[in-house]
Amino acid sequence: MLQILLGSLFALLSLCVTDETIPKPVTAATPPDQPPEPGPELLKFTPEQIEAAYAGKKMPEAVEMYLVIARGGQLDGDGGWFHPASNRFSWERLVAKVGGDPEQPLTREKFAGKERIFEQLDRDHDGMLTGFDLDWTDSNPWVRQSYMINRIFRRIDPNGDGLLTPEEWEAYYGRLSKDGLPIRFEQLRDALVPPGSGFSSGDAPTKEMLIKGFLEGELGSLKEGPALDEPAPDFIVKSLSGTETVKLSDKLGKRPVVLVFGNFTCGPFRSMYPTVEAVWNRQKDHADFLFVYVREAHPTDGWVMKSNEKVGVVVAQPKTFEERQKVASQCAAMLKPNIPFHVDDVSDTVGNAYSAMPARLYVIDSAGKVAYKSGRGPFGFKPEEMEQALLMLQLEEGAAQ
Ligand SMILES: [Ca+2]
Ligand SMILES: [Ca+2]
Repeated sequence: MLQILLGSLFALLSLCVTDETIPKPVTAATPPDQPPEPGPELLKFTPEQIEAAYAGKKMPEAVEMYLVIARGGQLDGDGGWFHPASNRFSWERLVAKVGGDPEQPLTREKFAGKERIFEQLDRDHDGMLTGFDLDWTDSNPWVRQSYMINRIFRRIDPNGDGLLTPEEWEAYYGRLSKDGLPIRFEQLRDALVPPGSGFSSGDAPTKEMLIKGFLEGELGSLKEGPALDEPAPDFIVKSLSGTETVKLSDKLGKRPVVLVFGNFTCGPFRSMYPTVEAVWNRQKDHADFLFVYVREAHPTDGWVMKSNEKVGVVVAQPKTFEERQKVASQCAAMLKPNIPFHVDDVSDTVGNAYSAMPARLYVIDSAGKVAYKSGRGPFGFKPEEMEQALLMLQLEEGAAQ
């Protein structure tokens, strides 16, 4: 009897201890009560537990990305939050405008717009428009080759400004052919596409770098930005000098507005920025362009890259607006933008509102709604896809001079 009594007392005491002094362990063995929010909370659970918690619910992009990182993925553009652009315009919509058949090419004669628009939409320059000309998805073979060429371009460009001069081109040839003899195919291949992972030596991230970069918004914003056809969130940003401000809503309503987001340490962004300038040159009479510099992707205190060091792009993540202005000035000195250049504040107000880190493109229509939203950079950053959307918007808004 006494034994039973003591036993019960002991059991009661252990219960008290368990309940009051030891916090409930948050381990992989304890699944979340509800789907964890994008952010540090995700780190408390296993990928399987997170997936189970989101079963039957829409998984936020940031959770999709975290799952890739947690499982050892390396941000190679496959999966996670890398989705195709959200685009109001499509081949089917373009054909429907002229009452054509989507199975048949659209000829110049049938096309209802100006020659300059036809020319830019005809991506493969065969004198006809087809679905292939407008397809920027990763399943398109030309788009895949384009990624490869960008990677090669960056290997040849010694100062990382996204422009290849004849001297730079020749110097690369000289480095390859040390003995002055003609180079063979496999020498060129091994120099441009080293066997192994897609990253250049010294560029691949560790899992810790990726998790830190994910939580700090360096890999991309944890927010998703406006959806297609939603009103573009208004914002006020300062110019590079900090002396002037621009309010987006003051620009809207007259003609389309193109928003360009980017940062200094993102190599693919730097290499594609001159293409953005080329688009601006062709379209500046038909749309307003606005550049906003956002959070650094590869600062020295984050996912640092050897390929940036090689071209002298070595900066820590700015902690104040003044520091951000300084890095933005270095970026502007290298890229020499003609597009009005602005700087987001250090809390990434605009960068989060548009899910703009590390680089992204938007086309806003004259009614202030999102007509095109590129995929997340760097993989979704496709200036010519943006230009085609802008041209098709011009066709529909009747502003096609
Ligand atoms: Ca064509
Ligand atoms: Ca160069």
